[in-house]
Amino acid sequence: METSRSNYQKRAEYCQVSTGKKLLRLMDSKKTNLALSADVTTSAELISLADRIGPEICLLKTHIDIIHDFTPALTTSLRELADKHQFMIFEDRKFADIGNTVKSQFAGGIYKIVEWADMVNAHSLPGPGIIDGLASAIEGRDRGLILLAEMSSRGHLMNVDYMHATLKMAKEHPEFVMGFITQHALSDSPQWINMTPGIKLFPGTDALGQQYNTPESAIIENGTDVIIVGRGIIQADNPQAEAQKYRERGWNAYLRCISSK
Ligand code: S5P
Repeated sequence: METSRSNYQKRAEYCQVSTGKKLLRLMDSKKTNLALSADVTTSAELISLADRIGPEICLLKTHIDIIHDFTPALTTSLRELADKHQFMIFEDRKFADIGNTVKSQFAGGIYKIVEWADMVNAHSLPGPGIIDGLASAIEGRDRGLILLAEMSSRGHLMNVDYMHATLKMAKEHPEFVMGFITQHALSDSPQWINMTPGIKLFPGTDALGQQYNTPESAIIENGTDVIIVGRGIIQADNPQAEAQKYRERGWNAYLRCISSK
């Protein structure tokens, strides 16, 4: 019987979203559960980070709307780097509106996110119409949705009932929802990919409400799968060496989980 602690390869068979299956198989073959949160503000910095850190990661997470010199050439370059280094792209857009509006936000505007991001995330707060709206924009492309179930920030309002309601919404859309942004695995089911931001090598906080846990507390204690790291890597003196440290910590934590099963 497979669970959320089974190995990624086996869990890929249970995930019903092709993008999610692809991510689990990539994590297994590349031996990394590290996602880089590439929170920089110029195209050149983003491309340089993706090229330097790309070999270490399964996912590049972007905030495309903080780039102040955005042109479509940027996302073309990111797709080329994703092929070169074998990572997937997650636009951290955190959609939070009615279905009809998020459909346009996903497919249109200047970013045309649906054309280049393998996956995006959305708040479950508006109800299931947000999932239907986003799904209606993908038009046959392989795309996955991640629901925000529990945030890392101090004082967030996502209590246990909210998390359960988010899981229920995911279960009603298993063909598009591939997992969650969460601090804890939401269920024992092998099909959902639980991704955790607010990760550093040591616990701590920042000045604006962010709370950090370690890779081990996320993966071993809280049962999550992907560690999302931003400033811990990008503000390091040697981001490449730092990414290798996070990769190793995340991967070893995963190996401990599957061997203790
Ligand atoms: O609960 C959350 C959800 C997200 S997606 N907490 C978060 O911090 N994030 C994102 O993860 C946040 O928007 C940022 O891009 C990243 C964390 O960055 P760091 O520099 O604190 O590691």
